[in-house]
Amino acid sequence: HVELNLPETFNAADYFVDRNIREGRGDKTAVLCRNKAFTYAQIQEGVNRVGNALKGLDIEMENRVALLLLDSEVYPQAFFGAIKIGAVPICLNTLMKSKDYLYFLNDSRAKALIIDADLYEKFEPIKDKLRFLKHVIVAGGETPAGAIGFDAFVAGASAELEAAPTTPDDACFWLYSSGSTGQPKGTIHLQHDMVYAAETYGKLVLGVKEDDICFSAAKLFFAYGLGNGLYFPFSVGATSVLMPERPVPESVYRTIAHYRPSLYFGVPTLYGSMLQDEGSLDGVRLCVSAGEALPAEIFKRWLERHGVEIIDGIGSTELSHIFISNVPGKAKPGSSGKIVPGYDARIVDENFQDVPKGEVGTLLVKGDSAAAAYWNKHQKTKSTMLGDWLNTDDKYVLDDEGYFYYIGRTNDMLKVGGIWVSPVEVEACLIEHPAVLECAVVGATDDENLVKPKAFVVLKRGYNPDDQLKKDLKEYVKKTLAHYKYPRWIEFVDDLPKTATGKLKRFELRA
Ligand code: 3UK
Repeated sequence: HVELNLPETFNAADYFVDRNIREGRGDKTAVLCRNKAFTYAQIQEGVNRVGNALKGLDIEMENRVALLLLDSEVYPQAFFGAIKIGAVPICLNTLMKSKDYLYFLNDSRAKALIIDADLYEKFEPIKDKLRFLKHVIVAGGETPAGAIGFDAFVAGASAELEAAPTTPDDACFWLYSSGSTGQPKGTIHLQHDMVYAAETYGKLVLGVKEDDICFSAAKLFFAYGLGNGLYFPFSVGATSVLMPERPVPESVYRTIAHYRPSLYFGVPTLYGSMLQDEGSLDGVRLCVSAGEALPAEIFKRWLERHGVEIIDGIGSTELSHIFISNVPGKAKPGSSGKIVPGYDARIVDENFQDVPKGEVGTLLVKGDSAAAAYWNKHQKTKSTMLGDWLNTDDKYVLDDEGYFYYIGRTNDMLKVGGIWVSPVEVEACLIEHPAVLECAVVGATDDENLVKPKAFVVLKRGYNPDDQLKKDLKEYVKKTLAHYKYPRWIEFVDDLPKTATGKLKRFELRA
C-alpha cells in the first residue's frame, strides 16, 4: 500500500492543474495539439472558465457532465473544469452509436453534455429522447440550434475559480465499463483514485518525469488513455501530445516524428499494424501496451525493428489503470509482468481460496485506485467489489518468479483492439437480419494472434450461403453497432452445438 496523505479537503483539479502553477510550472507546455502549444497557465485559465460557465448553467456539486470529445486541449479543460466545481465528468467512448449515447445519458442523468462538433451527428437523432439532459455545449465547428457554442461559453466566464471543497473520497469522474454482458456500467471513481494510479504505476513503473512528453494513441475516453495522456503527465508537470485523429499507423508515426514524445502508449492491434508500415520512433524511451494481451511475437519484432521495449501491463476501468506490469529492462514477452507496487493480487478458485502456485484461477486485485461502485447496479457492485478486493473476471497463472500470465476471461467477453465486445450483443444484431435464423459469436485469432469476433450463422430457408451474403452481414453489423464489433469472419453452418437443455456450447465453436 502506498500512503497518499491527502488533506481532508482535496480536489483533483487543484492537484493536477493548479499545483503545477503553484510549483512554478505555469509557463511549461502542458498540451501539444494541432501544432499549438498550451501552457499549464493557459490550461488552468480554461479549466476555471469552464468551471464558472458550468456554474452559470446551474451545474452543482455531484451533478454529472457528460463529455463526448475527441482528444484535444478542450479535454483537460472540460474534464478538470467540471471536477473543480465538484461536478462529475463522464468520459464517453466516441466510437459508439446514437442508441448507446441514449443509454449513457439517461442512465447517468447527466445534466450537461460537452460534445465535439464532429460528433454532433451521433447526438442529433436522440436529442428528443433524453429525460434528464438540460444543456448541450458544442466545441469547434458551427453551433447547432438549441446548443451553446463552447468558445462563447468559456469566453463569457471568469478566469478565476476556487476549487470546490471536495474530500479525497468524493465522486470525481465516471467511465462506462462493458466488461460483462448486459448494459455498460457507470463506474464511479473518487477524487483520490487518479493520484493513487499516478503515484504507483505512473511514477514507480513508468518513472514519468517533468521533462517527459507523453503520447497516447489510446484515447482519453478510455481509462488507459486518460492516465497516459492526462493525469500521468499532469501529475509531474510533463507534456501531453493530444491527437484528435483516428490512431492508425500513418497518423501515429507522423505524430511521433513531429513531436518526438519520450513515452508512447498503444494497444496490441495498433503495434501489430505499425509493424507493417513505414515509420520510426526517434526519441521514444519506452513503449507501453495494455487493453489486451500483447503477443510475444509483436514484442520481439518491435524490439528488433525499433530497439525499444514494449512494456505490457494489465489494467481495468474499475482499477483506473495498470496494476500488473512489466518493467523496463525486465520484460518477459507473453507475460503481463509483476504486481505494481501499491497493489496486491490473488489467484483464486471458485470458492475464493488461493490456488496452488502454477495453477490457473481468477485474478483478484486490491489497490486504492479502485472504483467505489457501479451506478445503479447494486448486484454487480457486490459481486465485483469484494471489500478491499476486486474481481477482474480474468483467468491468470503465476510463475516461480512472480510473473503473471493471462489465460483468458471467466466470461465470454472479447477484447478487440483493446475494447470490449459482447458476443451476445453482436448475436442480437445479426439475428435481426432477415437471412439469419440462428447465430453464435466467439473470439477467433487473426494472423497476429489477436482476438477478433467470428460468427457462425444458420441461414433461413431460401438464402444462399455465398460471399455476397457474408459481406452483407458484416455491413449490417457495422452500420448497427460500433464499427469495431463486426465479425471479421462468417461461417455458414447447418446448426449450432447445443447442450441437452438447449444452451449454446460456445467452447465447442471456439475450438
Ligand atoms: C483485459 C488485458 C491481458 C483484461 C485498461 C490499462 O483495458 C483496460 O480496461 P478495460 O476496463 O478492460 C479491462 C480488461 O481488459 N486486459 C487489459 N489489459 C490487458 N488482458 N493483458 C493485458 N495487458 O480482461 C482486463 O480485465 O477496458 C488497461 C489501463 C487502464 C484500463 N482501463
